[in-house]
Amino acid sequence: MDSSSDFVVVANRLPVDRRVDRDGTVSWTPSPGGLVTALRPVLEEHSGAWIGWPGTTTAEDEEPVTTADLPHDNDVTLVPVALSPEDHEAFYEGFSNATLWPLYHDLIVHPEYRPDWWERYVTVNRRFADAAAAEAAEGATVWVQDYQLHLVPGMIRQMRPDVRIGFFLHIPFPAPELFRQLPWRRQVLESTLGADVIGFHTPDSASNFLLTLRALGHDVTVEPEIGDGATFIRGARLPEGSPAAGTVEVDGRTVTVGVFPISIDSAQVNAKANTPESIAAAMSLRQRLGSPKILIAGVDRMDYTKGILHRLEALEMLLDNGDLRADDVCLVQVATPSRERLESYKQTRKLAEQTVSRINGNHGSLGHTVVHYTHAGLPFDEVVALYSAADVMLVTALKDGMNLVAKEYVACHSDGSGALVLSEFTGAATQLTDAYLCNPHDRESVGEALLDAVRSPAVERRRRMSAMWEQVRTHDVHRWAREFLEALG
Ligand code: ADQ
Repeated sequence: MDSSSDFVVVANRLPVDRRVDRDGTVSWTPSPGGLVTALRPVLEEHSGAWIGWPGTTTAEDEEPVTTADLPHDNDVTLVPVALSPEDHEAFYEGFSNATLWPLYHDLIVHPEYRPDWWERYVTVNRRFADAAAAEAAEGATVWVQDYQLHLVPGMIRQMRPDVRIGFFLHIPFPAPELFRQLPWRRQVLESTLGADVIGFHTPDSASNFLLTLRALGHDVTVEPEIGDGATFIRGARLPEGSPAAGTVEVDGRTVTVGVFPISIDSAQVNAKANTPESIAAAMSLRQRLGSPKILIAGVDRMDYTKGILHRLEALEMLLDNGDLRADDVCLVQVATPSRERLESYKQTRKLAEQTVSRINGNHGSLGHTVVHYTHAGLPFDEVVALYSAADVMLVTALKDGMNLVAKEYVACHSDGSGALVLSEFTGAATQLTDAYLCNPHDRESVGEALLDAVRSPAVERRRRMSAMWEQVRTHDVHRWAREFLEALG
């Protein structure tokens, strides 16, 4: 066995992007997401490895991508796991994103339960687990990320009882009565319990997980001092009486379940927003938009969970009833293309685009567009300029594990400017309690929060934003990684 890494991250995607030049030459560039930034120090310190799919499928007659093809980094070994087009369709688009994703986001659309997808999910999880077991050194720490890889902890445990295994779920864990719909619920839970530490963003998710285990007959011990949970849940507000932390006894092992709210590299985002280039870009953006009195922004993946339609309808209501004047406002909505082959995503995009068009048709005028919409991912510099320029940020997700957009916006307003309208159904709402909170399922509630954000006295807005920046500044992604890994020992 070629086991060489003391710290192994297993995630659906490798932190690389594939580029094809005009002459057809393929190259790979690092893609620095939050997770990579947070884990880099640990990966470097421990001669780490990152196992994941490189982002392009490999047909049967093609050579799979190898470590040698990928960006070379002395401190981190990138280990690619190949997916065929069929794997991608059944494991990724199917079981991960058309079964688990909608089930875990409270059935905003109906999950599909298909045995062929499940079988492929098992096969592909096995491939990731095999790669991790081969890469991990004796006694290594292996950290498995997210819902695409639920079965990996148990599979690694069977092959390598010597390693410490962590599992972190980046999306919400649903209520027991929803999770119990899943035909393969026992297999998913039992294999997840192969981990030593299982982490969630919110007390709600951890509580749902513990209650589900209990409902299915597991021996669950809940932290006795719930009132004392504040130290355990690290900044997240704990609903009275919920078992947000606990332990589960499995085959003589103790599995710890806890709350670890993810965050951003707060200092880095804040520094970026305060560079002269970024300040100039924000000013120029406002001017290009016609220097509106109120600039509102939305930045999301085009996903039905994000409530893009709901925020558009709330804005439309305020324009229709005269609470906001079209000449005064401008909304910039940037939506990254996502999972575009799935019907529910096509439908989400269509409804959002129809609504943008209707608002502009009814309320725009020659020379003034009310909603500027683009279906594209922007470079992060441009996202930061948009955050800085925006007077109000609209985050109206119907359900969201955390929502990093809300935290990024706050990090761009450390001077106390701006206002955040935030859905109660995001993990971020458990921490950013000074936002203008709203219920995105209730158009009136979103409208009220938006009007509050616009109309409250400047001193009140500043108080709220400063309190939120203090929260984001002191709870960054480094702290998230450190606390999870400390719990894992
Ligand atoms: P996502 O659902 O992808 O993540 P989120 O946490 O908001 O959601 O992160 C999105 C990231 O993509 C942000 O860093 C944002 O800047 C960027 N982004 C979004 N739209 C963009 C655009 N149009 N152009 C450029 N960049 C854009 C999942 C869970 C979340 C959880 C994270 C991390 O669904 O709930 O917060 O993982 O755990």
